[in-house]
Amino acid sequence: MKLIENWFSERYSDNLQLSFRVSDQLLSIKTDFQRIDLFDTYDFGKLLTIDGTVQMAEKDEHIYHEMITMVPFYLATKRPESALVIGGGDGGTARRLLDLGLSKIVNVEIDSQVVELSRRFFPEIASSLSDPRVNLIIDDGIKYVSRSKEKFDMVIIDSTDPVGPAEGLFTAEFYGDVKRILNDGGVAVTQSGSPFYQPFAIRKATGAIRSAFGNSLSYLAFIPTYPSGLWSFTMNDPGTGRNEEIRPARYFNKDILEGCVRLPQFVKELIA
Ligand code: AG3
Repeated sequence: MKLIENWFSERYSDNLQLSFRVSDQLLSIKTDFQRIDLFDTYDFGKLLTIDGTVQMAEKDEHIYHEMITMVPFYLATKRPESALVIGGGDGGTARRLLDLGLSKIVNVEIDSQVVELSRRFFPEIASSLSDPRVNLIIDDGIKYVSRSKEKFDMVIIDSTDPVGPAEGLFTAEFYGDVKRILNDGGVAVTQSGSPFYQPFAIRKATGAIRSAFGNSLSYLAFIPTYPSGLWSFTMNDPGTGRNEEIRPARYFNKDILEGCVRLPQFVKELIA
């Protein structure tokens, strides 16, 4: 029997899932690290999933990528010029960093297959990885950071959820190394999950960052394809920021920069 309708569902809990009606399955592979699927959807364009969780959809990837780059960029006390990206093999984070005018980006992705499929299916996003200002390295980010002698103004952890392969990216040891390779006044940021469905993610990120930096700052964005839509990011608190005109993007603007750090009470209590 030929199925008339196909759906991809990401499960949030035993009792809830978000389903996308898909017009086509473009790819389904098992790599050394994870399972990767790529769908064409009706409402969100091409959709990339890893181990059954949504990573990137054409229609709203800009929100995630603007927020993981622009908030720490503008909050840094000194204008960042260099960045290390851990994960981010799709190129979306590097692309926004290039837009912000950074002159040196090292992007360390563990799974070469993510890069290859992104080059094939998301050429506009992945082309950032071929830019001469970007040095793409296929390696384990945790090992890379522990060995690196080079220093950066920003470190961005664009990882999957803190279960499985990415777990080690949410630890105090890892952020100890991150701090060591940050220039003075530098910023480190990670995606830290859905406060509603994954309260452990923002807690873990906050604990790890606080233990290395003695402070932390969480902020929120609305990302419709991620669990609950309410998504968190956590960084070290760089203090006063700097005086620079804020260039609006598509989601990000000056009001968002001011407002995204204002947290609902339940999120404040999660990370207290
Ligand atoms: N990385 C973070 C995606 C986390 C989504 N989690 C989930 N759907 N359960 C995104 C990679 C984009 N560069």
